[in-house]
Amino acid sequence: MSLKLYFHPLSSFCQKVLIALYENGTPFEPHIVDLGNEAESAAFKKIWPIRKFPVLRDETQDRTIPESSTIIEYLALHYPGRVQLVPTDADLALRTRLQDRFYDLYVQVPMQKIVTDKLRPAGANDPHGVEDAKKLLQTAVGMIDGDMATRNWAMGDAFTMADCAAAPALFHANLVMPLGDAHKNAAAYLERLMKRPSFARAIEEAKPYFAMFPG
Ligand SMILES: N[C@@H](CCC(=O)N[C@@H](CS)C(=O)NCC(=O)O)C(=O)O
Repeated sequence: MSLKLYFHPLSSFCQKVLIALYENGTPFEPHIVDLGNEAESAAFKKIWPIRKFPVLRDETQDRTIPESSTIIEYLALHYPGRVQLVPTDADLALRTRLQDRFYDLYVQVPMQKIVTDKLRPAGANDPHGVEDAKKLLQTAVGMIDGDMATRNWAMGDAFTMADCAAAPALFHANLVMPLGDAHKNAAAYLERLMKRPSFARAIEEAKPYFAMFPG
C-alpha cells in the first residue's frame, strides 16, 4: 500500500485527517504512534522532527507530508475521490481554507491548551494562558453559532475540509466547555457532524482510548 498514516486515534488533528480518508474510502496503512513510548517517539521524530501527528507517508512518490490541512490538500490533489473536500474553484477553495484555519487555530488550539494544562505537573500550570484560551474559544464558538444559523456544513451545502477540521474541534471543545443552550446552532452542527459516518467511525475507533482524555 502506498499511503501510510502515522497517527493516534485519540488525537483531534489525526481524527481530522481520518475523516478525509474515510470520506473517500482512500486505502492507507494505519501506524498508531504511542508518544509515551520512548522508542516509538524517537522513531517518529526521525520521520518528522517536530514530533506532532498526523504525518502521511506516500511511498509511491517518496514524500512525507505533515500537517493535517496539507495532508488533506495532498490527498485531494493526488488521491481525489467522490467527495471533493477542497473545491476546485479558487475563491471557494480560499474560503474553505479560511474556515479550516479558523477551526484549527481558534477552536482546536485553545481547546488543546485547556486540556494539556491538566496534564502538566503540579506547579507548572499556566492559569493565565488557560483563561486566555477559554476567552478565545468562547469568542470562536459564538461566531460559529452565528454562522451555523443558516448553514448545514461549514461552507454551506457541501461537506469540505472545513468540516473535517470542525468535527473533532467542536467535539472536544464541547467536552471542555459545553456548547449548551447558549449555542444551539453550533450544538446542532456538532450533532450533524457526529452522525456523519466518517466522523462516527473515527470516534468509535477512539473510544478504547477515551480514558486517557484528562477529565
Ligand atoms: N498543526 C498541526 C498540529 C498537530 C498537533 O498538534 N498534534 C498533536 C495531537 S492532536 C500532537 O502531535 N501532540 C503531541 C505533542 O505535542 O507532544 C496539524 O494540523 O497537524
